[in-house]
Order: sequence, then structure tokens, then C-alpha cells
Amino acid sequence: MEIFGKKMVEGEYSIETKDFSLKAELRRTEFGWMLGGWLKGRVGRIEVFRAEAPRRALLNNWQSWGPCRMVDLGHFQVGSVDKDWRYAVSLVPELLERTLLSDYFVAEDGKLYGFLTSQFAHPFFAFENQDLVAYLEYFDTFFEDYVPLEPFVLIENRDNYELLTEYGEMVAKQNEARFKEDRFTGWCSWYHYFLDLTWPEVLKNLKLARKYSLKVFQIDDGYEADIGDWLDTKENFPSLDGIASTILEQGLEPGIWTAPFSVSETSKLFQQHPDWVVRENGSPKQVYRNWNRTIYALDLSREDVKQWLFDLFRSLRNMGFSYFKIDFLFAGAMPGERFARISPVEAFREGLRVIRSAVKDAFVLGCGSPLIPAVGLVDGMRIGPDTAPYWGEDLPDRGLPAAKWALRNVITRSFMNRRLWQNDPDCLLLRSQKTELSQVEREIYAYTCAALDNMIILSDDLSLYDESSERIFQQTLRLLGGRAKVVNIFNDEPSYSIESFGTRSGDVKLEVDLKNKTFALKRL
Ligand code: FH2
Repeated sequence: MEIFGKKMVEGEYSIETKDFSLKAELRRTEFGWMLGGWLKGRVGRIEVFRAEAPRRALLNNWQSWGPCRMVDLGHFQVGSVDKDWRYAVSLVPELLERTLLSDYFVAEDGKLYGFLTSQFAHPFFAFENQDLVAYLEYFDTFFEDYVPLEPFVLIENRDNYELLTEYGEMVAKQNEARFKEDRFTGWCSWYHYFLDLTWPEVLKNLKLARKYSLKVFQIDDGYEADIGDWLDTKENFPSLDGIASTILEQGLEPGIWTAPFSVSETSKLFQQHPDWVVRENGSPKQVYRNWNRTIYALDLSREDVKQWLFDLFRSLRNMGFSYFKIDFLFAGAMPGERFARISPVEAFREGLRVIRSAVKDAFVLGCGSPLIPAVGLVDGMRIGPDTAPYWGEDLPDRGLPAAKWALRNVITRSFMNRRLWQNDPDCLLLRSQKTELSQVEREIYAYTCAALDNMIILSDDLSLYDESSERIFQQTLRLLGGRAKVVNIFNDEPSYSIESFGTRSGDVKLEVDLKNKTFALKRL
């Protein structure tokens, strides 16, 4: 094993080049090894650690929607899957063609390699020939003063699930993770209505939400005039003020979806402030396409942009919204030309800090977000791709909506739950009509989320609920509250055994098979 290209031994490492200086120290610890340090200047991309590559490993993508899965490295075709991923899949896309990547951490039987923070750099791992190589990507950022090296750890001497939970705890501590811990249930408009949301349907569900004792009522994408023009609603929709007060009058907490770091080419925001977006060769840089439009990224290094963002979220908060699903957050972290010379990761964190301070004590749910840079700044985090009213068994795993792939990440990223934030497993779809999900598929999804003590948000036309929907929902609520362990976390997909201790139904064991679609729930 090597540190900065030298033999890995306890002690100090220092690098001086014409571009940068770096001082680091490697220590042996009770759990394995830990490397910390400082650097200044223009680092670019630096190799931190190198070891022999494992044959099988748990690989993790940098953002919410990306996969976290076991990969058999002997059989994996580089570039065969990940480069087709929906939306941006990597902060170092040119490497995806050549190597297999994992962001933030890699785990194998008995070992976990990971970075504890992403405050300045983007930490990632690449498989190069027979080696596993850990890098820090600082882009072209110049650091005038010393900044901390993102700490690196090698965790050993733990059973496999504890490698992950120990890592989660270290990440939480290092980032001063803070999040609202209360359990609540909610409703979200997306997975039934999508962009066809209408106000009469909102009102209908709002009345029914009380029957199911839901606490949060969240309007998703489908109310806004354009991406970026968040305070303007579409035709036949009340103002946001009106939306919030209607929800409040029914005794629920109003929630609203935005994609706050995204700006559509067609928006008034872009017409008025073409200089507010991240650039490439001097022109606005397309960071992704969606809604049939080119989407740019807000330049979060600008004071005027931050003021606008603060005012936007403070207004929404003042209208009464207290739950904010902030989506497509990766846009804010995309590399490009920004006004101030800070790294994309610093810009992203600046943006999240502004939102956090503007909404005060409200619940902030990250989505489509780089994971580690958001720790300490959000209350909840989507940890998988979109679910869907179908299982998706024949769909290859390419980041397209499917209940099966959404649920796989719920299991593989379960160690993040209530350590970094509350995991959002994506919505439960419990309706028995206007869905392709069978009853057993709906049960597997709901009980897995509950046994792992995740957030519970329904996304159905509630008027379609029948006796089976209500029974699954009640059973789901009874399975919450436990401390969970996925016994065989490094299994090849798709079958897992989850033990959850101290749930509202006592200690339980849930065995789920995502391929054959079976489950068994037992008391321990
Ligand atoms: O809010 C929904 C999904 O939950 C989110 F993950 C993303 C887009 C939307 C709406 O556009 O896929």
C-alpha cells in the first residue's frame, strides 16, 4: 500500500512542488489507519492512496440518484454502464471511459477505504489495472492559505456492516452532522401526478391526507412557471402564498419542491441575469437537459446570486413553507468558470449554507445531490434513483426510474440513515389501481424502508386507497424506530437479510429478495 506514491508507514509525508505544498500525517488507530493534513497552492488532481484492487467491491456514485452496488471487478466492462447514466454521473467524466470509479468510499470484505469530508476537493477512487487508487480532485482551484486535506481512512477489524456504520459515524463527526430527528409521515405529488398536477387534485388529496394522519404535504415539480422562476406558478394554479395557506388551514405542514441551483434557458431569471450562471469558454454552460430545456447552473460563488437565493428561501419560509425538497442539486457542483476562484465543491456548499440559513428551523431534503459535501447542511437526503409505479425487473440499472433499483440503494446506503441525515428512500406507492406494482412489490418496498427506519412519504392519489393500501401503511408504521443492520450487505444483488432492533413491533428480521420478489418478516 502507498500514500502519495511512497510506502505506507506511520508518520509524516510532505510534498513541495512549484505549484503547491502539502503536509500530512498517517496514524495507526484502533480501527485501522487515518491520514490528515494541510495543503495550499494549486493542487489539481492528486493521488493519495494506492493498494491492490479487490476482486469484488461495493462501489458508490457521488450523488443521490447514482448506484451503490457490489461489483465483480473481474467481469465488469469499463464504460459499459456508468457512462450511460441519466444526468451527470461523475465530476471526472473523462475517466469514466477508461476506468471504473467510486466516489467517497470503496468497501470490500473486511476493509473500507474512504474520505471523511468533501469540503474543497472531490474525493474518488479509480480502478487502474490491478490497483485501487484514491484521488482528490481540486480542479484548477488555487488556495492562497492552507486548507485541510480531506481526511482519508482505512477501516479494518470490523464486520462488514460495521465497516460502513463506523465510516458513517466518522463522516458525521467530521462534518458536524446535524439534522432534525423526528419521525413524520408525508405526502408528495410527484409519483402519481408528475407534471400533470392540477389544483383540484391537490385539494382532493389535501382533504384525505388528514384521514391518514400525514404531517407534511409537499407539492412537487409541476406547479412552477419555469425552472428558476420559483415564485411564479403555472396557469390555473394559485400563488405560492395561497398554496401554503391552504395547506396550513388543513392543519398540515406545507412542503415545496424546487431545483434551486438550476436555471432554464427559457426562464425570466436567465433573461434578466445571464451573467449569474456557470460558464465554459465564456458562454453559459449546459449542465444537464430536462423538461425539454437546456439547464444552466447558478454561480454560487457570487454574492448577488447568494442574496437572491437567500431572499427566495426566506420568502418561501415566510409564506409558511416548512419542508423544502431541493432537487437537482448536483448542478451547483458542476465544474466550470465561476466569478470567484473557489472550487465547485466549495460553491455547492456555499449554496446549501445559504438555503439552510434562510429557512431557519424548516426541514431541508436534499435530492439529486452530491452526498458527502451535503452532510451537516440537510435534514434528509434522497439516497437512490427515482422509484416508479412499476418494479422494472427487465430494466438494466442505468439510473432510470424503477422501484427495484431505488430499493437496492435504500439497502446499500442504509448505513447513512440517522448518522448523516434521515435517509429518503423515495416515496411509497400504495395505491392498488393505476399502478403496475403488485401487492407483494408494494409490501417489499414499504417494509424495507420501515425496517431501515427511513422517511415515510406517500405519493398516491389517496382516493384510490383500498383496504390493502391502508393495511400496508399501518404495518409500515409499526416497523419504524429500529436500529438496523443488513447482515449480508456484500451479497450480490438482490437478496438481503435486515435485522432491526427496537422497532415499534420489537426486534424483527426482514428477508427480501428483489429478484424473485419475495419477503419474510419474523420476530427475533
Ligand atoms: O422530484 C422528482 C423526483 O423525486 C426527483 F428525484 C427528480 C425529479 C423530480 C421532479 O422533476 O428525479
